[in-house]
Amino acid sequence: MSLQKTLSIIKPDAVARNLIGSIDSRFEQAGLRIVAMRRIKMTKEQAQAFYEVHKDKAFYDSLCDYMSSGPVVVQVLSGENAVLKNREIMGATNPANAEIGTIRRDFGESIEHNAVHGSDSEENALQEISFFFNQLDIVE
Ligand code: IDP
Ligand code: MG
Repeated sequence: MSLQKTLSIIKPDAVARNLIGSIDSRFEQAGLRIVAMRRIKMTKEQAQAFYEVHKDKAFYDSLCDYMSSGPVVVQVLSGENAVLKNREIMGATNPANAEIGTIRRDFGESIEHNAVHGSDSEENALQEISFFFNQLDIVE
């Protein structure tokens, strides 16, 4: 077990449906602590930079249009094994395949509009956190 931080994004579909509190309560109930958070609207260029790892995928352009289509909440979650724990709470990428009780199963609309983003490794978490936050923004 190790204390980790991970990047979470509440995506435009979930913010539009007023689900910020419902989603954040899932994190808190699971023992994750929100140690930084900000509501922003990304430009398409910012979304493209954030999702650069997917630039060769067929869904990249649509994903970047969607992620810059409305406000999102970017946040840093802290806790024991936060990276994997967050991925478990989120559920599978496609809400239709996500386990019952996960955020994506309960709140996701489609494989693209799937309510939340979460870093998939500790290394990527550090990189993704620094994309949106500096050290002074993170208060443990
Ligand atoms: P993840 O968010 O579960 O880590 P990734 O494969 O990293 O999934 O994909 C990033 C995001 O791209 C997904 O959360 C989803 O919004 C979108 N996405 C992934 N696969 C597809 C697809 O096949 N069609 C449309 N959008 C997709
Ligand atoms: Mg991913």
